[in-house]
Amino acid sequence: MSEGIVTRAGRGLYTVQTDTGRILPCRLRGNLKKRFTYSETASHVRRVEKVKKLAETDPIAVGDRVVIAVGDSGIEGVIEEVLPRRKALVRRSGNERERQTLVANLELAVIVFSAAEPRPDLFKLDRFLVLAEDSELEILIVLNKADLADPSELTEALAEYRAIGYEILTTSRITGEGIDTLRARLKGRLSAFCGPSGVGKSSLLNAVQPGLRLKTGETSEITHAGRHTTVRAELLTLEVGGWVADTPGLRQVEFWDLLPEDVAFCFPELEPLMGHCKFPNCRHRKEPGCAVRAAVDDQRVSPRRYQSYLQMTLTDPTHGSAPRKTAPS
Ligand SMILES: Nc1nc2c(ncn2[C@@H]2O[C@H](COP(=O)(O)OP(=O)(O)OP(=O)(O)O)[C@@H](O)[C@H]2O)c(=O)[nH]1
Ligand SMILES: [Mg+2]
Ligand SMILES: [Zn+2]
Repeated sequence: MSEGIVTRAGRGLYTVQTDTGRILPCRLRGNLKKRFTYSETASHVRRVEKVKKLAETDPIAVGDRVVIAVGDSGIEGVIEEVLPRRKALVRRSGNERERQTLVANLELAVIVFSAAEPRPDLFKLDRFLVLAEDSELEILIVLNKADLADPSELTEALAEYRAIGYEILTTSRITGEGIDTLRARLKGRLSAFCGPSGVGKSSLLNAVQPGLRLKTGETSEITHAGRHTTVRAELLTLEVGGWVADTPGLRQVEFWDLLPEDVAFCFPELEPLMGHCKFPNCRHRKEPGCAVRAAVDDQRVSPRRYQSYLQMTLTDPTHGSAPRKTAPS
């Protein structure tokens, strides 16, 4: 038996790097999928009980620590046990109403957007931020392709997030701006690059560590939607120490089990206002005596971020991105 970390995960087939440095293809012990339970659900004190459901795209994600048995041949293994997860980046997968763990046991979420090609969609950035905040991860926002933007435009886009207290790094694969800082931030921990397709996640990782040779989209083929060049999450070892997961660009960021009343807690500028509204069950929409509305009115909270908050708390069940209170049966 040996312990290791999952570096690639497909349905049923995994790659595990053991603590002694061996890299082995592994399968999952037959009945493991059925009795799999998750231990990371109860981390939020503010929650009474999170919705639990078994439908999971894959019981194992990159970043999971596992115990494997190596077969007699020595060239493949069987995953016998998955060790309890600490934090994880979890979303609801697009068409399938399933829970999908993008990366397990990560500490830092690096949320990558590009200054241009594709233009930054700040509402989407906010959804990534909420996803990471909900998992109580450390967050670094990276604004890549700085070479394509007018510096004054950049400053404007960034000011809103800096004011909230987010750490933002501007980078460029072309000029090399920000790459050393990025490498230093990744050192010695497990992080994940996430963001829309085509923003340059794989390109940045290739710049952070020359020699990785991750596949990147061809410049001539860029469309504003991105091309989904990276198709599976992959966990990479960094020469400076640490691990980083490159993930495929997400078209949509859907929350798995975020309750509407918890969304404001995932906005750092709204969180301190919680408990200050006239009504304890205030949804911060049109209720009188709402501390959030008051903060928007006197410019302490950005109206655009407030719009983002409103969008994320829509409860129309036919709306794909609406957070659900109960799991579908
Ligand atoms: N001008 C400019 N282009 C960049 C920069 N970084 C990446 N690109 C280009 O952007 C395109 C997409 O880069 P990728 O690294 O494949 O993007 P990705 O985020 O990994 O995309 P997915 O794998 O689809 O999620 C490629 O053509 C890159 O050459 C940059 O800093 N400046
Ligand atoms: Mg990629
Ligand atoms: Zn309120």
